[in-house]
Amino acid sequence: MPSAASRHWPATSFGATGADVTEPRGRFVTIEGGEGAGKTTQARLLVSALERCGIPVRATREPGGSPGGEAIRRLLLEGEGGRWDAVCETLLLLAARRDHLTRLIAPALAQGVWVVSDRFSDSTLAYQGYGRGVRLDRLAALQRFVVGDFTPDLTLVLDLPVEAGLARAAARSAADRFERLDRDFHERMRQGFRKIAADNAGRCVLIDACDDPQAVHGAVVAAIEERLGAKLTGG
Ligand code: Z5A
Repeated sequence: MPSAASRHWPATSFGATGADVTEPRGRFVTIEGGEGAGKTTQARLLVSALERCGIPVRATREPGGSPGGEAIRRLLLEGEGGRWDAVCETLLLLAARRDHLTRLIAPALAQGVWVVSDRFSDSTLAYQGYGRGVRLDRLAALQRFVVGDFTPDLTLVLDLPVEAGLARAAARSAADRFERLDRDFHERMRQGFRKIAADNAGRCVLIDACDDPQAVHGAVVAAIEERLGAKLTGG
């Protein structure tokens, strides 16, 4: 496996306008999973570990990240469960992603900065596709229009039984518009994430998120070292 510094990067284009990232290029790591899986906790621990090793890194999230993305996030997360139908919700998420990608992610990667994102495209497939029933082929076409051939270098899929995840999320704060959706929805979504990880084994690592945060962080670090060749442990 080549090191982060030595790997040679092809140009990556972003669909609609053909904007691109060319080398030198940082690594793009996404953290995915259902409610309460511990994505935010693990993103924070990973960013700290990268910083301790002197790797420049930017932490971000979806929906959100850029100012435009954050404005759309407020539209998506506030209000009644039925505020948006699944197609409106998908289009809002993709508009937010396009803004996030072109204004924050791509410029950072082009400067050699790593980007760690709490959610990205796989959440759309899991929530809007497997969860809310938007046709997967239509979602794939829309994603291609918005992000072109851009994909994360590594996706960490945190896996946890639905009840455990919802209990963690409930203990932390009042339910948002998504957390109020029914249990079957969350189970379809969990199985969707597991299928995405299996179908994209070269990009994704499925991580058991039931353990305590430091143990899960150990599995995250192991995945970064094995898949991206960065050395985060052992001095
Ligand atoms: N969404 C979508 O539908 N489609 C899309 O394409 C995208 C997003 C990009 C974003 O909400 C919502 O947008 C999301 C999907 C939808 N739905 N919801 N809800 P968000 O950003 O506000 O929330 P989230 O991404 O879903 O985060 P979360 O599930 O609420 O939490 P988390 O980041 O996975 O977990 P956490 O905040 O790190 O931890 C939750 C609690 O558990 C907290 O008290 C921790 O201290 C505790 N915790 C964390 N790890 C552990 C372990 N290992 N053991 C015990 N306790 C732990």
